[in-house]
Formats: sequence, structure tokens, C-alpha cells
Amino acid sequence: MKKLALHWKIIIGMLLGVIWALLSSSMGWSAFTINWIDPFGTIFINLLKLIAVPLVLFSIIGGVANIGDPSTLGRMGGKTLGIYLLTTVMAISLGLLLVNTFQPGKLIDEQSRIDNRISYEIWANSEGYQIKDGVNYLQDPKFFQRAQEISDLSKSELREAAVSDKLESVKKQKETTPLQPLVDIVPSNFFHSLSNNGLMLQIIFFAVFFGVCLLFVPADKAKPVLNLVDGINEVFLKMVDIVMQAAPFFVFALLAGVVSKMAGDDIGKVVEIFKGLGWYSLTVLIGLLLMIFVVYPIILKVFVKKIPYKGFFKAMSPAQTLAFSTSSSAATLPVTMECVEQNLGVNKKISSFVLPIGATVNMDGTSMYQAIAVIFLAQMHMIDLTLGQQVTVVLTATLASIGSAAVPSAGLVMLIIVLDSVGLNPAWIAIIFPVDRILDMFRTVVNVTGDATVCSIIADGENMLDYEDAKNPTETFDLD
Ligand code: DAS
Repeated sequence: MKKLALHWKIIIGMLLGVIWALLSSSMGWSAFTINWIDPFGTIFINLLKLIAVPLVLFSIIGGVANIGDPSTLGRMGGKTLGIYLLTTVMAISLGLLLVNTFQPGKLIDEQSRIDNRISYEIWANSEGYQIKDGVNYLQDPKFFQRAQEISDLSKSELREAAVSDKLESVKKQKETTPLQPLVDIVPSNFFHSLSNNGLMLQIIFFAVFFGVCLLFVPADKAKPVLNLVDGINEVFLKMVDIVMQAAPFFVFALLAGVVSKMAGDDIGKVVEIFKGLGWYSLTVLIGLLLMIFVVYPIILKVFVKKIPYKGFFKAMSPAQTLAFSTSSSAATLPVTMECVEQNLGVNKKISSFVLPIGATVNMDGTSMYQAIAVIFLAQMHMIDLTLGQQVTVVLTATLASIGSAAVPSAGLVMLIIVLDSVGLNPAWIAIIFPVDRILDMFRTVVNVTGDATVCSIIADGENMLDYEDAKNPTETFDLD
């Protein structure tokens, strides 16, 4: 019988995980699932992240040192960051188009939106924020009356909120400089960077610096170092092969845990959650699926003619299914690298440089989701952001996605920056939190797919893409 491709085994593991969670929810076994099955999902993510951090370090050092000359490195680095930035801005723009077209936040019942708006104005006043669209509903007696019903503020406090709609925006001055994100990239203690794998940018900075310096060290001294680095790389990739043999089981545990934590012993809760945030979730999902099935195929068709999209999909499916189940680009990175190298024929010199950077700074799915979430939250609070403010959202969502760690729900946390940038209440992330883990699965698939697409473009541009029809992805992780 033909060996079942790994990605099919992972998909079966996922489906069985969801089925088990639904069964355990209806039988009242959720606690058992969360206490005795879900931990294996955590072990799986830990194993992959355990491999990802040193793999990023040694693959970038090896990738940079093997490129050979600094000018090629500079050209490749510039192209890589430039194309990553381009795909991120495209994703955000598509997200803004969808959320302004569908306007999911305006599909919520009028009374709730009015209450949301009142609570926003009270919050803005207490924070000293200028009310963004300049209208102060609290001056309207009808709204003022309602405010007294829903707010625990006294009449005088509400009256104060009603009159000061043109507060000078006294946004809290950030202690950090505007260049703080740049300062944060340069580590002062490399071992501290290694012990905090959220500081991937610092690990990348050190690895590129080390690799470039290796280029200037006399060959007789550099060669042994490079051989050691290449050998260590091989060891970590073999670890991936071993861990991936058990991926279907681990993925079963992951999905069983995620759904059980959402539903508890009442599966109806999941329905409730999605009912309240259905239109928002649908807008995000449409955007993410358009990226995977329309935007990236067009980019590949235009820039990398030798890879048919069906072949690309078959080659990347183990990484995409893993990204979906782990919701972590970092945990998926070792598998993304193997798929790109073994199934797409991208030269290791390219993938070991482009992919670790992509997993850390290129999160197209996350940036799209952040743009949609901010506009949705504004809409449900009866706030219409101006075009200028939406451009601010593009810039801050780009920065926020660069700053997001490649771990589950990092995008939601960084959403705080985007909300704050347009004077909205960062605490609103709690409103969309209930569906975040599910949406995170899809946006992580987009993040990984975007990285692989850009990596193929760079490799093709450097004549380092030797695509053959994608082998059966199972072969990618064979132990021999
Ligand atoms: N889960 C993140 C990742 O690993 C993406 C996100 O949180 O938005 O890519």
C-alpha cells in the first residue's frame, strides 16, 4: 500500500483531535483531555522550538558564510527584506479593503454599538485621549441618559466627560525613543538572547554578524568553524526528522487540547463565541484564504514560473499543516526549511538565510489580521477611522507584525500597539480573544506560506532554485 504522505497523517491527527475534543466535551471528560492529553501538544511545540532556536543560529551562520562574498550577501539581504515588506503591506491593504467593504463591526446590534461608544468616550476622557472622530455622543441627552444606566460614574463625572471632547491628546509619553525597535535588535548579552527565544531578532543579528566576520577570517581558520557549523546543522535537521515521525500523535493532542479549552464541557459555548464574532472571524478567514489561494499563487506565477502552484502546495503541505496545528512559525521553521530545501529544491544557502528571518519578521497573516481587528473594533464602537488613521494602521501593523514573536497568539498581544496608535482602547483585545487561537492557526499558515513564497523568489533570482516535481513529502522526513 502506498505510504500515506506525512501531511495527510497530520491532517488525520488533527481531525481525530477535534473529534475527541467534541466527544470529551459531550461526555464531560474535558478536564481529562486538558490534564492528560493536551500536555503532549505542549511537549511537541517545546521540542520544535528547542530545535528552532539553535537551528536559526547555525543555519544563518552557515548560510551567510557559505554565500561567500559580502556584496552577494548585501544584495540578497536587501532583496529579502524588501520583498518581505512588500508582501506585508499587500496583506494589510487587502485586509483593510475587506473590513471596510464588509464592515463586520457595524453588523452588531445598534444598542450594543451605542453602549460601546459611550464606554469608549468615558475611557478616552479618563485617559486624556482626544476623541478620534471629534463627535461627542455624551453631549446628546439620550446618550447621556443611557450612560448613567450603563456606567458606574457619577453624574458630574459623566458631565465632565461630555464637555471635554477636545481634550489635548495627552498620550502617555513612551520612555523609549522611536528607534527603540532598532535598539532592541542589538543584544548586549548573547546568552540572554538565546535563553529568551522571543528575542529571535537578536539571535539573527548575532548570527549574521558572526557569519559575515567568518568571511574575513583566513580560510585555514574559518574552514574548521564552518565545517563544525554545517555538521551541527545536520544534527538539528535530523532531530526534526525524528520529532516529525510522531507529528500525527502530537497534533492529535494539540487540537484536542485547543478545542477542549475553548468548549469545556459545553460545546454550545464554541457556537456562542463564534456567533458573537462570526462576521469578524469570517472577514479575517476570507482575507487569509485569499492570501494562500490567490495572492501567493499570483506572485509565484509572475516571479517563479518553474514552480507550479499545485507543486508548491504539495511541497509545503507538511509545513502548512504543522503551522496550522502549532500556531507557531518558530516551531514550524525547521519543517519549513526541510520542505523548501527537499521538495522545492531551494539551495540551502538561500533557505538558511531567508527563512529564519522570515519566520521572525515576515508575518503577512498576522499583519492582515491586525488591520482587520482594529477597524472591526472601531466599527463596533461607532468610530470611523479616517484614511489618515488607516494609513497609521498600515504602518503600525507592519511594525507590530515584525515585532511579533513567532509563537501562538503573539499577533493578538502586539495588536495593543496598533490600537494604541490610533487612540483606541488596548483592552479591547479581550473582545476578540475568544476566537483568537483558531484564527491564529490560519494566520500562521499564511505567515509560513508567505516566507516560503518569498524564499522561492529569492532563490530563483539567485539561480539557486533547482525545482523538480515535488517528491512525496513523506520522503522529506525519512530517517535514513
Ligand atoms: N502565531 C504567530 C506565528 O507563529 C502568528 C500570530 O500570532 O499572529 O506566526
